[in-house]
Formats: sequence, C-alpha cells, structure tokens
Amino acid sequence: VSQIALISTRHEYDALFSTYVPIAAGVFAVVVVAILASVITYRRRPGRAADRWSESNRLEAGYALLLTATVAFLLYLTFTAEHRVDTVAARERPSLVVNVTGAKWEWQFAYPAYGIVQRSGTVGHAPLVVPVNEPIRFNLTSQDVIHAFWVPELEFKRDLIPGATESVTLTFSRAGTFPGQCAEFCGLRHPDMIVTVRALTAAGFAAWARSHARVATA
Ligand SMILES: [Cu+2]
Repeated sequence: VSQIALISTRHEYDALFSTYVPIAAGVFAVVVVAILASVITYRRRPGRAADRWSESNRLEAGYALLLTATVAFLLYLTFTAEHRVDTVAARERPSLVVNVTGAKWEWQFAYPAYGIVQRSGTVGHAPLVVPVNEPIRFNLTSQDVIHAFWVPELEFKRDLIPGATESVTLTFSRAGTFPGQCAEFCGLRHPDMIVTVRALTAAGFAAWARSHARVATA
C-alpha cells in the first residue's frame, strides 16, 4: 500500500464546512440585527417626518470591501481544499474502475473490466458493489440533466454533468451496506434515484465479480 493511498481526504470538506457555518451565521445575524434595528428606530411615529436620506459612500465602500474579502477568503479555502482532494485522488492507483452514469431516473454503474452493468433507480435496484480499502476510480457523467453522486458514508458528493466526465478516486474504509442517492433535483422522479452500496471484503468482491462477469477475467 503506497503512502498516498493512506491519506484520507474525507475530512477536508468537514473542516471547510465548519469554517463556512460560523461565517454564514455571522452574516445572517448582521442582516437580521440591521433589519430589526432599522424597523424599530425608523418606524412611523406621530410628529416625525421622514428623513431625507443621503448616501454614505465610505460606509458602502467598506461594506462592499468586507463582502468581497469574505467571499475571496471562502473561495480560496474551497479551491485549495478541492485541489488537495483532487491531487490525492489523481495520484492514487485505482484497483477498480466504475463508470457512473446518471440518467432520468437511474444510476448505471459499469465495470469495464468485468463487463458488468448495475442499474438502480426507477428501473430496478441492483446495488453498487465495491471492495473495501481499495481506491476505486469513479468516472462520473450524465446522459441528460445534471445529477449528483452522493454517498454519505464517503462524505462525498459531486455533480454529474452531461457532456463531461469527471474522475474521482474514493475508498470505502469499512464493509457494509450504505445508501446513496442523487443529490441534485433532476425531475419528478428524482427521489427514486437511489442506490444501495455494498462494500465487500476483497474476497467477497472477487466472488461477486466472478459470478456476474460477462467477460473473461485474467
Ligand atoms: Cu438525479
């Protein structure tokens, strides 16, 4: 097992999330307080005429600057986290390739090495079967609209874009049965776009692949 394969990136987005949440909560609090303060302070009262308001360029410029700096900071954190994840994923040597295609409203998981295609969604409920503790290269694409591949167990979610293929390398670190689903609203039967992931031991996966293979395996 190479050093790279041991690096887990599943907490990268966790850390990102815990930076986003306090900032979002802070912005929300500022907005709510500003609205409430204005509504109370400047409410209509007898004997009070409306003020002639004037702009405060300095205040507005400061506000715009603060917003820009906040957004730039978050973009920087987001892109560097994504870069770290993608770098690790690109260096991993996947032992299995699964081509994932989203379509209204089904998942197709094709295993080119075995000639196996599993379909799940409105067409059936064939599971996505994977080996544990082995990097798996998922090639993600869509046949029609944007879908999103989401397996909460992996703490990973990424869009499937029609006309483009994006590759990610993910590793299941424990055996078990996990739910997965489309995480991008893609039409009326979007909720049916679900899949069950079965993560098996290496021997269990090999046995499954052998019994389902449509092509001779070496
Ligand atoms: Cu979908």
